[in-house]
Amino acid sequence: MTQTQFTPRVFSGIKPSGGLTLGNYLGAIKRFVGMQGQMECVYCVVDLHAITVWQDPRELANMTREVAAGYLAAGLDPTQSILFNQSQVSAHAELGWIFNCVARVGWMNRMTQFKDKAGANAEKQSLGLYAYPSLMAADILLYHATHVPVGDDQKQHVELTRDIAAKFNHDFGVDFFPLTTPVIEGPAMRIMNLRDGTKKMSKSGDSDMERINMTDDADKIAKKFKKAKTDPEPLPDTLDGLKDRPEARNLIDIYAALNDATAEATIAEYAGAGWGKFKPALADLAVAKLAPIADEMARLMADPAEIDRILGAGSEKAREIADPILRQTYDIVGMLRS
Ligand code: AQP
Repeated sequence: MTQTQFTPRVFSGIKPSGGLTLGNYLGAIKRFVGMQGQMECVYCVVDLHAITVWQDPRELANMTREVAAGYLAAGLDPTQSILFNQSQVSAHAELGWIFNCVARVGWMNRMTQFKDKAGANAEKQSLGLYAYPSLMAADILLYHATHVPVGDDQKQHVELTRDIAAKFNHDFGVDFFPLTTPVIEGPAMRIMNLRDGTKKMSKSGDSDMERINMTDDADKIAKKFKKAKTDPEPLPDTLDGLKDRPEARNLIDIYAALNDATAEATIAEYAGAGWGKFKPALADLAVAKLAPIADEMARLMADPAEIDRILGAGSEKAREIADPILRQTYDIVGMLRS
C-alpha cells in the first residue's frame, strides 16, 4: 500500500540526564538548527526519558532548562521552531501507553542500547528504561513527524518507530501514522569517548575527562584534547589509514564537524601532521565554536523564568498538534469518549 503524503515535519529531542556534551551538540543540536526553516520543526527536552534512570528531583528542572538553553544558544529560534519539554504535553505518555500495547517484547529484546546501558544488571533496571523506545516512537508519531535527525546510536530506535507505525496501521486497517525517516548524515554521527575510541561520548560517562561539555571553558577544552588518547603515529593522508585507529578517527571527525568540512578534506589538510600540531588546532577550533554558545547559555540560565516562559509557550503550540492526533488515535483504537 502506498502511504498518504504527510506534511514534512521534523521532530527530535534530548534528555536532560546531565550536562550537554560535544556529542549532543554535533550529533543533534547543530543539525537541528540547520534544519530550521527547511520544514516545520518540533524540538523537545525529553524529561520523561531522563527519569528512566535516577534523577535528583532538585536538579531535574534545572537540567531541563540547561538543555533548553543549549538549544537556544546554538541558534534555535522559538518563534520559528516549537521548543518545549515533554512532561508538559501529557499526550506523549498517553500515546506511549498505546504503543506499549502495539510493540512486541521480542522487538524490545533486540534493542542494543538497553543491553549496553543495563549490562549485567538488566533485572535491576527500571521498566521505563526497557520500554523507552516505545515512548520515543510516541514522541515522534504524535506529531506525524516525517524526519528525525539523530545520532547513529538512535538509528535502531527510529527503525522501531517505523515498525510500530506499520503494525498500528496494519492492525487497525488505517494509513494514519507515517513511516518516519531517520536523518543520520555528516561526520559527527557517533562522537566517541576521548579516553576510549570504541565507546560513545555520553553525558553520564564515568569521568569528566572523557567528554567535552558544552559549558567547558577554553582551558578545560584544551586540557581534555591534550590528554585525549591517541597513538604514536602521525596522521595519514587518507581516511583508509585511520581504519584501526578509532581515537585518531574520532578527533578527525570532531574537527571536520566543527569546521563544517568532510573528514576526507580534514585528513588531506593535516596529512603527515603529528598530534603536537593537530591537537592544539582542534582545541582552538572547538573553543572558537563552543565559547560563544557557552557564554550565551550562561546568559540564558541567569534568567530561568524566561526559559520557563519559552518552554510553556512551546508546550501550548505542541499540544495544538499533538492533542488532535491523540484523539484520532483513541477513536481508531475504539476508546469511548463521552
Ligand atoms: N556521542 C554522540 N555522538 C553523536 N550524537 C550523539 N547523541 C548523543 N550522544 C552522541 C545524540 O544526541 C541526541 C540526544 O541524545 P540523548 O541525550 O537524548 O540520549 P543519549 O544518546 O543516550 O545521550 P547520552 O549523552 O549518551 O546520555 P546518557 O549518558 O544520559 O544516556 C540523540 O540524537 C543522540 O543520537
